[in-house]
Amino acid sequence: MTTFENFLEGHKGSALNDEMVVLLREIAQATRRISDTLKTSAFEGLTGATEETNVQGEAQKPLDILSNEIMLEACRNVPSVSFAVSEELDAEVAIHADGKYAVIFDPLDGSSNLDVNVTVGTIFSVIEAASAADILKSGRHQVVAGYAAYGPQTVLVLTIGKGVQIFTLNTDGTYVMTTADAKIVPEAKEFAINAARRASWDDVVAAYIEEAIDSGHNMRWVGSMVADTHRIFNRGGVFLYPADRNKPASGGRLRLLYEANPIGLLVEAAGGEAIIGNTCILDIEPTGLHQRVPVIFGSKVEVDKISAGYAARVLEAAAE
Ligand code: AHM
Ligand code: MG
Repeated sequence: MTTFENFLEGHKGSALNDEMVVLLREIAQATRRISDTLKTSAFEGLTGATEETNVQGEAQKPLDILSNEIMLEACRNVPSVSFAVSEELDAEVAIHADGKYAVIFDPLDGSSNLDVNVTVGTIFSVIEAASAADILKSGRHQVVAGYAAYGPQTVLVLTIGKGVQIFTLNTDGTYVMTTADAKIVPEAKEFAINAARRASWDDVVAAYIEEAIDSGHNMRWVGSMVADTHRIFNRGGVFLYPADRNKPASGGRLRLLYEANPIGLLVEAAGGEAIIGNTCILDIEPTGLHQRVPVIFGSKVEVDKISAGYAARVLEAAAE
C-alpha cells in the first residue's frame, strides 16, 4: 500500500524538493478538510447561495468561500508559498515575502452542482513566482498540478510533471494510491459537451460532434469539470467547452489559470492532449489572471481529429 505521503517521500530529493513535499502535504490536507466539510454541510447551514458574487460576477456559495479559506490557510502554513491565486478572489494574495511558489487554484469547481449532491472538486497547480509579475506564465511552467474530486469517493489526482498518480481517501484520512501511472486511452467513443449551446459552436466542433454521433459515440456531461475529467482518466473520451462563436472575445467559460492549465498538465502527463484551436493549452501565454479560454482535451486520437480541423481552417483562411 502506497500512501500519498509515501509517494512524496519516495520522490524527495529527485523530482520533488523538500519545500514542495511540505506544500503538497498541506494541499492534500486542505482537500481532506474540504471533503469533510462537504459531507456535513447540510447540517451546518452551508447550503444555497450567498449575497456575494466573485470577480467574474458569479454567485458565490458558502462552500465556495469556505473552500477558498481552507486553501488560503494551507498556503499560509507553508513558508515557501509566495502567492495564492484563486478563482474566487479579485487578485493574487501575497503570502510570504520570501516565498518562491505561487499556488493557483479553483477551490470548488462545479459548485453549481453542490445542492444536487453531484461531484465537485478542487483544482490546483504550482509555479515558481517570487514576484506577482512572475505569475502570468504559460502552463508549461507548472511544476505540479492536480485535483481532488469529491464524489462517492474522494480522490486526489496528481502529476509532479511526469506521470499521473491517483489516490483514494480512506476512512482513516489516509490517501492511498489506487492507480499508479494513470494513462488516458488514446481512443474512446465518448464525448462531453454542453449540447444546449450547440448554436454557438464553431464549424470544427460542430463537425466533430456530428461525426462522433454518426459513428456511435456516447455523450456524458456532468457539469463539473473535475468529474468529467475523472471519467476521461478512467475510460477515455473528449471534453469540450468551446468559445461562443457569436462572442469570441469572451474566450469561453473555463479559466486558463485555474482550470485549463492544471488539467492540461495532468492530461499530457497521462498521454492525452489538451488544446485551444490547434495549439496546446500549455503553450498559451496568459494575458490575465481570470482569462477565459475555449478548452478541448482527452484521448489523443480524438483530440487530434479536432486539432486537424482547426489546422485546416487556418490553412483555408491563409489561402483566401
Ligand atoms: P465554476 O468553476 O464556476 O464551477 O464553473 C466551471 C464549471 C465546470 O466545472 C463545468 O465544466 C462547467 O462550469 C459547466 O458549465 P455549464 O453550466 O455550461 O454546464
Ligand atoms: Mg471552476
